Amino acid sequence: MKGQDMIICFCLLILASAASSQHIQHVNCPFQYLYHFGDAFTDVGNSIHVPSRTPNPAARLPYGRSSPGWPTGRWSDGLNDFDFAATDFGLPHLAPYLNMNASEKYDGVIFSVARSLVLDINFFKSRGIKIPPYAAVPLSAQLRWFKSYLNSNFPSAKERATRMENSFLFLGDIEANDIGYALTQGKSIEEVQTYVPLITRAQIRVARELIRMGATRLIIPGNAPLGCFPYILTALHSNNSRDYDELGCLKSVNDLIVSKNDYLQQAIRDLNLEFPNIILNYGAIYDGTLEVIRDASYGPNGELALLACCGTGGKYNYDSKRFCGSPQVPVCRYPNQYIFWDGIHFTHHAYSRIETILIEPALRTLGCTRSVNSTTSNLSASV
Ligand SMILES: *[C@@H]1O[C@H](CO)[C@@H](O)[C@H](O)[C@H]1NC(C)=O
Ligand SMILES: *[C@@H]1O[C@H](CO)[C@@H](O)[C@H](O)[C@H]1NC(C)=O
Ligand SMILES: *[C@@H]1O[C@H](CO)[C@@H](O)[C@H](O)[C@H]1NC(C)=O
Ligand SMILES: CC(=O)N[C@H]1CO[C@H](CO)[C@@H](O)[C@@H]1O
Repeated sequence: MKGQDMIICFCLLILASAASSQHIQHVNCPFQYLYHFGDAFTDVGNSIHVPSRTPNPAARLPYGRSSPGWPTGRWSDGLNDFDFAATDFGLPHLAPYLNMNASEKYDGVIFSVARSLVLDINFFKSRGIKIPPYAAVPLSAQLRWFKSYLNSNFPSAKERATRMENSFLFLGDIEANDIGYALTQGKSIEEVQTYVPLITRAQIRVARELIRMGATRLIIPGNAPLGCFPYILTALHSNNSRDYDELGCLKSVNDLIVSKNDYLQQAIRDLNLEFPNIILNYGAIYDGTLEVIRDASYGPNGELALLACCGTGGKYNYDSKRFCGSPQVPVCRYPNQYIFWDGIHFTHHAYSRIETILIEPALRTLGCTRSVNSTTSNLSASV
């Protein structure tokens, strides 16, 4: 091993142990169960159980390579976004809805499926936008799964109400695919802008229905800065340097996401007026992700910030026809130096960083307390 490699390994080891110690502390929250609707960022193994004639990349190595060392159906080299969040809430034992073990007790059930959308597939079909042949379970279908799960596990209305009251529900990130499929298939920013009210209304409809079913805590995290993602940067490549911001992200796409997130936040405020006794929050996944990308861009491996670790070709190490996991597609040596795993999803390391930024403030808002052995510290005082 060369001296430089050793230094890199050593630094990564320190980073890894710092990250894990943040996730070990014992946390007590005023809820006991987690439910998540979303896409690949939070899919803990559903997409590989959706029947499909096309092979699913996440079912094979190099997915899962860094942790636990074999594929788990997560679309990263290890864990993903919600694994870290759940651990931070002290509720780490999650099950993918499509692969639950009846003899196990879970802290949470995940309905998220990679490649899923908010809007129904016909919306895209009628506009000539193709949806991938596998996975893609729209939000409305994920909600039906949830109802079926509740009804079969909690036969009485009282049991269901108690369960809802003791749960924390997450609705998204999921809309990235509604926008991403359209943009990568040549739809203009102006056209996709017209989808925003429809996407937002559909999300709010689901949120309202969950609240009417008894949900008391609900978060709608909004959307990450898609204009920084290798698959978008590749598909919408421009020769005009003024189309890019100082990090190298596409301004027009990030402006679209910011205005979409603003629209969502207003809709969340309106829903809060309708249900003033519910904890209903927006989650700043946009800011958290941008912070991680910015830190990486100005760090020692800045040139890797917008590159896929697993991939090949082009300026961003991404080619949709030679996707991660295809024959002869290389994987980077140190995934922890990268933010993007396969050009569409994050690395284990990046998910951990983003989640820490998002969850720390949420823990306080939600009234969670952190205990260090026998002493319980007041989070708002200690963090
Ligand atoms: C289900 O869980 C039980 C108890 O943990 C375990 O013994 C069994 O092997 C599991 N079944 C499957 C299919 O994973
Ligand atoms: C950018 O420049 C290259 C090389 O000059 C050219 O082949 C390509 O078509 C240009 N792309 C756009 C979007 O203008
Ligand atoms: C924690 O501390 C804050 C500020 O000192 C206080 O307002 C709050 O009531 C405390 N919460 C608990 C659970 O002790
Ligand atoms: C004094 C004491 O109980 N220390 C324990 C605190 O918690 C850590 C992690 O669970 C243990 O390793 C210590 O032994």
